[in-house]
Amino acid sequence: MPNNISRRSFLHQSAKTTAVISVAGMIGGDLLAGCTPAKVLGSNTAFIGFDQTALPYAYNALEPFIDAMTMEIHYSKHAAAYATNVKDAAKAEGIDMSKPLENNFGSISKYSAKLRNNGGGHYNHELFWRCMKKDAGGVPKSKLALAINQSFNNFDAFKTQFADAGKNRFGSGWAWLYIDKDKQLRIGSSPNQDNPLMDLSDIKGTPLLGLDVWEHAYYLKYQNKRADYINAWWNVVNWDFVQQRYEAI
Ligand code: MN3
Repeated sequence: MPNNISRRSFLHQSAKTTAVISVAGMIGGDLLAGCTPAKVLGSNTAFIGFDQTALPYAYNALEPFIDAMTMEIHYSKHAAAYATNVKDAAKAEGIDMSKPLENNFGSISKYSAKLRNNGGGHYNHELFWRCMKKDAGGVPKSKLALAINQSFNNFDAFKTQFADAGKNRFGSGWAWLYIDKDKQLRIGSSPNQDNPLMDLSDIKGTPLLGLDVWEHAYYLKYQNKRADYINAWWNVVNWDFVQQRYEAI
C-alpha cells in the first residue's frame, strides 16, 4: 500500500469498489438471466473479466450472414489469443485481474502496447459476440429507438452513418454506437483494438454496439467486400442486448 494512503481511506475505497462491482454484477445478472452465460455483461458499469467466456450460440448460428468457419476461427483463435495475451500482460504489469478489465482503460496510455491491444481485443470481442444473435436483426424498440431517432433522425439514417463508420475505417478497427459523457448517442470508429473507453481514444464514451471490421471477421465469405459484410450483419444484431445496455446507463 502506498505510504500516502491511510489504512482507513484504503479500506473505505476498497469497500466502495466492492459495492460498485456487486451492484454491477447484480444488474448484469438480472438483465441477462437466461440470455447469456456472461452474467457480468449488461450495464455500462458491469464488467468484463480477463477470461474468455463461452460463445452464447453455436458457430453456425449466424449463418448465412456470418459463416461457421469464420466464427470458429474468430472465436477460438483470434479472440482466444487476445484473452491469453491480456492475462500475460496484466500479470507482468501488476494488474489485479479480480477487478473489471475496463477499469484499466481510463489509464491505458500508462501501460504497454501489449495490454492495450490485447485488453481491447478481449473486451471488444466479448461485447461483440453478445451484440449478435440468431434470428435477430430488425429494429430497436422502446427508449433506444426513441433515442436513435432523436440523435440520427431515423433508423435508416442511423444505419447509413454507422455503416459508413465501418466502411471508412482504414485498415483494421471497429465501428461503435456509444454514449458520451453527456448521455448522447454517438457513432464513431476506432483503429486496431482500441475502444471508446480508452483514454487515448479519439472518441470517448461507453460502447453500446460494436462491429468488428478487421478482415478476419469477414474475409472468408466476403473477401474484400466489407460493405456487403456490414449490410448482412444488420440481420444478426441483438437489439435486445443493446437496449439493455442503454437502459442500464
Ligand atoms: Mn475480431
